[in-house]
Amino acid sequence: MVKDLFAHEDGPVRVSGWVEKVRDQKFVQFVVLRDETGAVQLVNGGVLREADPENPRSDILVPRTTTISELTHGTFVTVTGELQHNERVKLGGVEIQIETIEVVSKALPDNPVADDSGLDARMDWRFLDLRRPEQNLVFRIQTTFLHALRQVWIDRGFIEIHTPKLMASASESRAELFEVEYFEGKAFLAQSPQFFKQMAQAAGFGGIFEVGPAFRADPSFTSRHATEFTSIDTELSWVESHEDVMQLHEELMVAGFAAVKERHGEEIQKLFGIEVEVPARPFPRIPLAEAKEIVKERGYEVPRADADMDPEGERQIAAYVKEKYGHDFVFLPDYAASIRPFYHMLNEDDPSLTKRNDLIYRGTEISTGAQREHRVDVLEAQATAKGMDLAELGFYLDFFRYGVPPHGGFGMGLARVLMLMLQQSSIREVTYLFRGPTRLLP
Ligand code: AMO
Repeated sequence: MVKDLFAHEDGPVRVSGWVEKVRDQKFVQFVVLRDETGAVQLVNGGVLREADPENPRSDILVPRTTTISELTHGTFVTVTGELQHNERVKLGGVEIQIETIEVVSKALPDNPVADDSGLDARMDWRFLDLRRPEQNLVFRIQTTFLHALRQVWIDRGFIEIHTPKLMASASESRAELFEVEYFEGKAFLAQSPQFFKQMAQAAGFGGIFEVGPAFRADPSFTSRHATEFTSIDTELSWVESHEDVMQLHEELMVAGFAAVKERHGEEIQKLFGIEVEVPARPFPRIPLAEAKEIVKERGYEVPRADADMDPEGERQIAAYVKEKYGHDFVFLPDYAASIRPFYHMLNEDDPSLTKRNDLIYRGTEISTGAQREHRVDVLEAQATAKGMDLAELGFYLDFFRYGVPPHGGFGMGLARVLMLMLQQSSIREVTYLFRGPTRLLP
């Protein structure tokens, strides 16, 4: 691999990769070759000679080859040659004097994406777009982040589950629900593993986690919404309140950010110009009502009829927290009962509030969590009050009829975390293949 060349002694080597650039000079040719680990300069300074087609005397050789001149951007080649360390070579201080060059897979000359291509063109040709080193890095970061989260879950003895994405009912709300034909009837695509992660509590699994797809028929074109996204979900038994959920959440975030910083910090600095910050614990917590007051004092009144925040409100409270505590994260616990799903538990001391906790990172909501209502009579009453169809929810309500521990958890959008961590303008930049109202390809 290219990354191994830098510490390799001078001598014969063999590398493969994509042609990034060809500089064709009169007596010397340079090729920049890239694989997924880096880029290296190849040189043909006359070792490779071929007959000059212009010259009738075919024994006169010219120190350049048409094979190299004709290499198109993106062509995949395998090269053998002599590795030489040379401080004057800007690209890592090494170069390879080409001995043989084999074209393994040719690229068409009309590269459909250029450096100045718009996001949509890049999405159309995502496999080419992903060849860019910063895009490659995004998915290495994603791997490291998820691995670190997994390590925390596994160390705590949590069980990984994979819940079905075809369901007989809505999992969050009737809005934003994809309906699909299902033999003689219909099914719905899971908006969240909510019901099934709670089922694991009734099943005696204790802590569980799932990283999987979630679907929302959301017609909006914002930078943070997709119709299919990867949801990071966890749920744990024996919680005393949503404070326990927030503590687990913090532990996971710190582990994920620390691992990313340690493994990729330098490269992120180089390619994105960003210093990854590992958040300090505890994250600030500002009850929602108080957060709205603070935002109002800053001159922004959330223009909503209900008690909820809006995106500008989230940005404002994040700006306040950054100024006051120097923190990029803030929990907004204690949502008003009027704006929560039926499965959240109410605050015993103030039933107008729920034991819900949203997490805001750099001004955008990245997760929703809560302690759940596990008392079936209360749950039924809350579902009825929200106009839910109890018959349709029968299978879910049954989970709570045979003994279930108090529990809570959260769900977090993976792409939102990456977008904000890397200060990207859209989740499209950090989603392998984005799905939106007008995008089903590739
Ligand atoms: P909620 O609906 O708030 O909560 O979703 C949780 C998190 O999922 C992400 N998210 C999205 N990401 C991209 N595109 C979308 N359309 C989209 N919708 C949601 C966000 C959001 O914060 N069952 C609860 C979670 C729980 O209580 O455990 C739920 O789904 O980052």
